[in-house]
Amino acid sequence: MAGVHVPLLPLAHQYARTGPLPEHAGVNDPGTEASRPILRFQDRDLYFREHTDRIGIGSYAHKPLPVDPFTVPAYDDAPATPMRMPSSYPFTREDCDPSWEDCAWLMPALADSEVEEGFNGVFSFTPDGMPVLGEARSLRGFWLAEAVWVTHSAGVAKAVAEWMVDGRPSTDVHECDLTRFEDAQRSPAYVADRGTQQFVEVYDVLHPLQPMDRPRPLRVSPFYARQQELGAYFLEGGGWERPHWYEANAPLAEDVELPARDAWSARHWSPIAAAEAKATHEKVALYDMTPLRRLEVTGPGALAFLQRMTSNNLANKPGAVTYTLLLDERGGIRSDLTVARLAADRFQIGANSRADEDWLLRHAPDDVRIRDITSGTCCIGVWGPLARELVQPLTRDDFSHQGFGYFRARQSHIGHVPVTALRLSYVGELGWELYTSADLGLRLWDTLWEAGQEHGVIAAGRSAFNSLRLEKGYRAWGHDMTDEHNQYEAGVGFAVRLDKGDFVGRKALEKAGEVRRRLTALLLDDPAAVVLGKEPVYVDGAPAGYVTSASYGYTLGRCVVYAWLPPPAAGTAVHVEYFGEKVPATVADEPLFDPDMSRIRR
Ligand code: THG
Repeated sequence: MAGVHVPLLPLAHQYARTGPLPEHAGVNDPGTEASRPILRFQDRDLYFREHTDRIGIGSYAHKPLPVDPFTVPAYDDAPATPMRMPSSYPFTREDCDPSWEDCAWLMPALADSEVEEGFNGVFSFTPDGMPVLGEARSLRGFWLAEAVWVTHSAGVAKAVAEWMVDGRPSTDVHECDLTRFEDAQRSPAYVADRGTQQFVEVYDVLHPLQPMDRPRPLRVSPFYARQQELGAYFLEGGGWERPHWYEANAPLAEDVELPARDAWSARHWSPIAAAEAKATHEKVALYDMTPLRRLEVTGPGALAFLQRMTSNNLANKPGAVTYTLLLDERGGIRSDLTVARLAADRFQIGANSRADEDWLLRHAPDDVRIRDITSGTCCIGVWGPLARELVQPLTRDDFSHQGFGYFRARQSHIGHVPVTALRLSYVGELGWELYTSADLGLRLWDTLWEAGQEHGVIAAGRSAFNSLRLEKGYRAWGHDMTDEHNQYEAGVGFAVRLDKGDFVGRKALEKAGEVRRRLTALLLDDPAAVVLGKEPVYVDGAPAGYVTSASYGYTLGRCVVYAWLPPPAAGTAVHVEYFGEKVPATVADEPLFDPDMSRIRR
């Protein structure tokens, strides 16, 4: 209708209604449709609601019934089945029959009743099951609030109304943002595959790391063949195949002593991750950082534009890398970025979500060009105390601490491969992110791998990566902080220079008052205890916040947990709830690992 593409799949879903139930007579006045809450039978993919003295039954237990959106009739052509609605399709009784026993088991009164009428109602499934909200950038003033379900309804209405009126919702809705899908996640085939699977899984309890099972593999880095040879255990994110650990490292895990895990937290996990973390601290490891989003910002107006859009001071000579924040007008953290100034008017940005590019494009003047270069390029993180020994012989440039300082960038060569090297590390060890074009990626990997043999180089995965970054206290945007939080609360105030001149969000920060909650580091007291993320946290026995990220800290020998809590003092005892148990934890001082940065600045 408007030329705005919305990635969603219509699927029919059955809704049936019984006749009048003698057992339900008089429960509701004749004029009252429903007085009791909707009931969910999660294990059997069913829900129930009242229609005065009848019961309505909704089912996701039947096979997926996708609908070609181009066959949905116009309103006037829609048959009356039973109501005139283009989204109402004829009832297919055979899809409902198998659930009848389950209905009667839950509500015995239903056993003697019958389905009097029903329809297959068409509604929308997105590839990840969340709604699609926001203003189309290609058609300003055109707002979307699609694939909105009963469970989202009032919240979505509030968020979108605030967004339209105030420019921003008061709650973080980045998981619903219409810009969130990658190009590879917008094809009709992907939308159909994933939408269908969302229908199948809609009432399922999913493990936080459970990957999609198809279409896979979709996006792979140039190192994919090597990762397979090393026995990578792949999980999926943003369409990317991402190694979580490598079975080739199993021998290193033989002498690693770790407490046993419960079955749930042991899923998609291996003690090999501990060995990979250890090797990163003791030797050197290669991390595939290809999925890290990269934007290139160029043009005569690039510096002035990025100065206006972000919180830190970027007016440094080419070669500087700066950690900085994208704030909104209220001072909320839209993203955290690394900005490498590669030339006077050329910047490479390490970003988070697709919304970062969208936000920058919405604000960019004509003399600035912004391009997502992620897909055409790749990145290897070479990290560990032996990283310099590995890399230096491969280049004629000076990679010493004096010649190539911390948070510096340079164009160089590693063997035959031209690279952009950034000296920084999300895992808290000495080393570099090495970027090159996708065609040269495999050559880069092989060059580093071969040269690394004498140093005991390993490939390491995201499981170790996440553990190391939490021990180091590096925040992950979208998990640990969002636009609901400001820099003071999130503990990233060092990335804000209020004295650098005006920038988006500055006025709000000047007025930001007392900090009522803080992103807080916790250590679980019991070395064998593990939580996974999003669990509630209790202070003095009352719920006070929730877990944003968690991972076993293999160096510390405790599970590291970050949580939003009212500002507590270090040493405060709290509890994290895990499967109904209150797990004791203690507020810790940050950073938990290498506070004097001696491992990374050398
Ligand atoms: N690499 C690159 N870009 C990125 C990330 C990355 N952009 C997105 C995300 N990750 C940004 N997050 C961080 C978090 C911490 C650091 C870097 C990126 C970091 N911080 C140091 C510290 O806090 O001590 C240094 C900060 C400073 O000196 O200003 O290294 O992984 N390319």
